[in-house]
Parts: sequence; structure tokens; C-alpha cells
Amino acid sequence: MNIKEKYEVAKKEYEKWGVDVDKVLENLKKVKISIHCWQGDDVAGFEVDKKELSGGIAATGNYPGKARNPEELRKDLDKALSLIPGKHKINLHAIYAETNGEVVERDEIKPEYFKNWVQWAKERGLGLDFNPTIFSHEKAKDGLTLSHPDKEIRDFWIRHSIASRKIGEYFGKELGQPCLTNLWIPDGYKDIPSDRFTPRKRLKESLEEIYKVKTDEKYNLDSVESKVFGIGAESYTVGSSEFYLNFASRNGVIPLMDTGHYHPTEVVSDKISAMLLFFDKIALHVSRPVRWDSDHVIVLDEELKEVAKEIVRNDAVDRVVIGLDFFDASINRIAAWTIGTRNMIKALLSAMLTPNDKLKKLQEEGNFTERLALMEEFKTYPMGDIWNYYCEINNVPAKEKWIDEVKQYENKELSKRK
Ligand code: RNT
Ligand code: ZN
Repeated sequence: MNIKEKYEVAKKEYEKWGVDVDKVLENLKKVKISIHCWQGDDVAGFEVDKKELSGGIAATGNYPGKARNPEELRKDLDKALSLIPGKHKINLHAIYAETNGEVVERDEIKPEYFKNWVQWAKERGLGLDFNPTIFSHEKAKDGLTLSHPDKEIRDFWIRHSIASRKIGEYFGKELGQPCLTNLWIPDGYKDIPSDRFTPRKRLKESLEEIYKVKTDEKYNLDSVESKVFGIGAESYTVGSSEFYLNFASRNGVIPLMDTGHYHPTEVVSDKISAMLLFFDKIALHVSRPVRWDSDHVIVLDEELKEVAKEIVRNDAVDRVVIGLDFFDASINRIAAWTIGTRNMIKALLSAMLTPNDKLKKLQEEGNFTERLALMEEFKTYPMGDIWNYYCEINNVPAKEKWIDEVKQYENKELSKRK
């Protein structure tokens, strides 16, 4: 049987449970994933005087062939995108500005430094998202930025953040779809603080300055990302979950949850429904923490599937901005993007193929036996046959065929980068 024939057989299995599979594939095609550019070069960026990665995050490994300049990064992204079904968005950081060899301070970045990205995105019908880069910098070297005791340092990062939101607005205008500008800072302390209040108060005031400047929400949306700890900031994080949750709800910005930014037994899947009751939109950084916020490539594990289920069965595909945030430097970077993004889409497909109404009803009736029994049976339903067909009709390789393409690209392109 070919892929189409297998699809027809598998489809019948799902239709027995009232799942309209053709409709599912149409809906899946509408979902945009925000694919982070920084997997392509280990969060290095293109600044003329490139700084070492800092802020308590780390990309480990030295797999050869990382992108060294904008042309290479876009070429690599093109390769990855040719292996991922659907039309998506690319998520940029301020350090990916192109300044033509000129040293430009981060508080002086302008839309024009991103015009090549915009043109590239336009030609491909992609959206763009954005992030101020508030780490890997002289003015962040003691681990404090927007909460720093020194007003000059805070003001520098305030100006950078405002400049970044304007770039987000420019992206939205140019590309005809809103850009999400997400703010994350590394601020925290390695050891037990003697004052937890004052840095948080300063962060609150800095953020108020930043968001006092209005951008058009048709073009730019703002989010703030919390964290629990980072390397070198083990004892205290200024921008904690409670901090940003309260800030977001009072200031009309979107809360962003990174799946690696919580305690090990806490799961983001359980938080989504609670957040959806109080926010119009929420945002995610889907990542895979292994023992810490290690940013491993996401695999199709139970938690990823659970996150997808919470988005799909609560009818929240339009309310959750799904961004990815992993960076593994120990494997082929194009493969990393491809594996992770395909997994996110597979998880959504799996959620859409689930008879969610039936399962909800069983719960309401208190029939927990059947709820568990069916959930377990659906795990071995032939989703792979639906997925392969979805890849085929979207002109990307089905099954593992994409691996050969990455290998060819590695031989032809990556191996030449020394
Ligand atoms: C760090 C945050 C943040 C970064 C990116 C590069 O822990 O997750 O989102 O990973 O901005
Ligand atoms: Zn993140």
C-alpha cells in the first residue's frame, strides 16, 4: 500500500470515533509555529564585536557547520523549512541585526538593520517574531539588567527594549501579521539574597517604562517570559513566575511560559487552561529540560502531547502563540530544527485526531475507567499513516526520508564551513 492508501485505511479508524480527518488536516495547516532562528548558530548572532553567550543559558557541543553569517543562517532555515510541513514564523533576536560591519549599540538598533530578514520572509510568506537580547553583553555581565541598581544600566536596557518593540511593529506592518516581541532577562543571584523586594520593584518600574510606549497591536504584541533559575543564578530570579503573571495581567501584556522554566515536577500543560481563563492570549516556548533548563530538542513525549491537547481541546489554537526554544550544538542544527518542529506539529495532529468531546463527556459522567481505557487505546492508533500523508500533500518528505536530504546538505554546504 502506498501512503495515500494507508491514509484511507487509517482515516476510517478515526472516523469511527467521529473525527473528521480531512478537516483535521485543513486545520493543522493553519497552525503557525514560531521557529527560533537561534538553533542555527548556538545563540551567537551577528554583532560585529560578538560576545560570549551569557545569562545562565548554554549551548553545548561543537557539531561542525554552524551558520556564521545571515546568508548561511537563512540558507539553513530554508533547508529546514523545506522539510517541515506548513507555513510558519521565524523568531529573531536583536543580535541577528545586520549592520554592514558597523558597531551599533543595542539601544540604537533600528528596523533598517532587519530589512534583509523582512525581504526574505516576504518572499516566502513567513511571519517574524522578535526578542530584545538582554544578555551576552558588557552591560549584563554581573547578571543584572532591567533590575540593576545602576540606573544607567537599566535605562540602556529600557531603550533597547523599546527599540525592539518598534522593530516588532515594523515586522508586523511589513508582513501583514502581528509580531510577538518577547522579553526575557537573566537577572538573578547565585546566592541567598538579603533583599528580594528591591530588584523586583526596579524590574517592575523598568517594565512600566518600556510598555508605557504604545505600539499598534495590529502589528506588535508583547510578551514577558518568567524563569525559575539559571546557571549562576541558582538562588533567586527577579522575573519569577508570580512576578510576570501579575505584571502581565495588570499591564495587558501576554505571559509567556517556557516549558524549561519551572520546577521539575511542574508541567506547563497543566497551566494552560488556568491561564486561558484569564488572558485572551498566552505564549509558549516549547523546550525540553533534561535535569535543568537544558534546552534539548523537543521529542514527541507525553508532556509535549499533553501541551498540544490543552491547546486543541480548549479551542485555543488562535489564542496560544506556539514558539520553540531549544538549542543543541551537538547534533546537525538543521536536523535539530526539523526534528523539533515536526514533533510539535505531530503533537498537534495527535491532539486533533483525539475524540476530545467523547473523552470530556466520560469525565463529566464520572466514567474514569473508560476515560483511561480509551486514552490508552488511542495511543496506538495509526497516526503515523495520517502524518505521512500530511507530509506528502504538503510537499515535504514523509517518514525518515528527510534525513538523506540533511545529509546531502551537510556534504554540500555545512562541511565547507571551517
Ligand atoms: C532563557 C529563555 C530565553 C532564551 C532565548 C534565547 O532561559 O528561555 O527565551 O532561551 O531568548
Ligand atoms: Zn525561552
